[in-house]
Amino acid sequence: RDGRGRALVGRSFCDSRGGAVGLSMSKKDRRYKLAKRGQNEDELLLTVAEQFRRREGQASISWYPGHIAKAEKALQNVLSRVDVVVEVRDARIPASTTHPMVDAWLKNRNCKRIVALNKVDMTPRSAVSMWEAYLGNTLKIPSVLVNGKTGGKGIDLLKREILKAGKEINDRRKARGMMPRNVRVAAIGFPNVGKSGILNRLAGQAKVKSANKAGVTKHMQWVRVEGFDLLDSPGIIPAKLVSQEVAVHLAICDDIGEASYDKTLVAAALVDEMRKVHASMRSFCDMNGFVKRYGLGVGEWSGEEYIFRLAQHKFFGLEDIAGERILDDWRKGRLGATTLEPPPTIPYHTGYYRALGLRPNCTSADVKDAYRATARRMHPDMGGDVDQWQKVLTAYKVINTPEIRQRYDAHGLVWDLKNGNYRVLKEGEKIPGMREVLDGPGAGPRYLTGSNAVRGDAKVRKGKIQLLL
Ligand SMILES: Nc1nc2c(ncn2[C@@H]2O[C@H](COP(=O)(O)OP(=O)(O)OP(=O)(O)O)[C@@H](O)[C@H]2O)c(=O)[nH]1
Ligand SMILES: [Mg+2]
Repeated sequence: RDGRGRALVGRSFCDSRGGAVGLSMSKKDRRYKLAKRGQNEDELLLTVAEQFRRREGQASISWYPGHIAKAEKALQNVLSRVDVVVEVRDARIPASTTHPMVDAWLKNRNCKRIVALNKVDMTPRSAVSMWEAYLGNTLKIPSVLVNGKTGGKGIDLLKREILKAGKEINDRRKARGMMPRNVRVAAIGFPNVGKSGILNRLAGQAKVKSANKAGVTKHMQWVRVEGFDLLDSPGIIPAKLVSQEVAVHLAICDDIGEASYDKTLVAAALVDEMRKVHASMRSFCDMNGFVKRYGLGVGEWSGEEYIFRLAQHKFFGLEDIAGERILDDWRKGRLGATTLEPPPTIPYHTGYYRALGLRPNCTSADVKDAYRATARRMHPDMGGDVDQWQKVLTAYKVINTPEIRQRYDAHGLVWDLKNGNYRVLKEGEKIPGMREVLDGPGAGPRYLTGSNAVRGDAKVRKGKIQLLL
């Protein structure tokens, strides 16, 4: 506040006289506030865009608590004594919660690695199944889909895998005349992904502290229960290699400390990200969630503009409250199931055959017949949907061209980093790995473009959010 008590920061939380306004503001007060500002909606939108731009300029996510560097070192030492590593990832952002050093840490170690895709209750089934297939078929890493909150099938499966590993170890020990021992299991992963929750589920009781905040577990902690020695570890994030997109995704999912970012900007980024994913992978997120929850759809608006409109529609013109509410609702799954990141490949994809009603072992004559039959049903001239027909055309092109079909059969589809959609691998092209997905040309801050979009400018600006480590 300045010397006369007027608010200088956080203006949108204050009325024109500097007094705090709450959600109890009546409609009349709201009209009064708008009139007092003396602006119509379009002018207001530009003012808000200006505010966003200023905040973007100042925003940089910086979160790397001291205990993480220490934990990383301690973890590397302890991993040599562990039999099973459960690498917990957030199923809403499985790429961003992949620690790039885990491969190196586990190399030449005699321990079993299982990826637990956690929080599957908040993600669409098809998206996590694609990740499961990618991990299992392309990377050859077994994975389980887990709900660390309520337990269930995933936890049982995880338990079975762990016990199997334990039995193998004890059989080997027995053969060497040694006494059997408990299987040692470590849960590792990014902060707040649900490591402690999963350990508690495995233990069958709340043995370690688990709460909805990044950085709850600060020290290694062994827990001994019947049949297992469980190690709970603090969340780790890499000290290098984190792209800006990763930082924002972690902020969206509440996987880094809340004080390190501007919630309204992150909420705007979330809306933009959802729109981006929805455009290419419809099943990955449900844009109707916004209409159902707030009575206002996102449509073609950028994240910033949507927050502005939503604030006008429901939150008395208070963009910060609208942003906070969007983030909060999304994190609790009230805006529908979402996965923000597609896997780099879909191996053994047979969707193009299915689009033409074919089987993967069909002949080229079958393909032509099926195409003609599909055209009679689905061509736009026969009343078919244009988008659906486009898919049929793509499928036909792929299956009817022997070289492309061969690549499709061998590798399935790969995620095109540049255009944000799946396609068949090109001649001589390499399959993208997780690194390319995280740091590649398609990654990066494409979302903080709202203020440009508000002004009808299609130029994509460089985002300003950085993870300073
Ligand atoms: N909806 C949902 N929430 C989950 C799930 N698993 C864990 N959570 C919640 O996620 C939050 C974080 O869980 P923790 O187990 O503390 O996470 P952590 O990885 O140990 O976190 P740090 O110790 O801070 O690194 C808690 O509020 C859990 O209730 C899940 O499968 N679904
Ligand atoms: Mg924990």
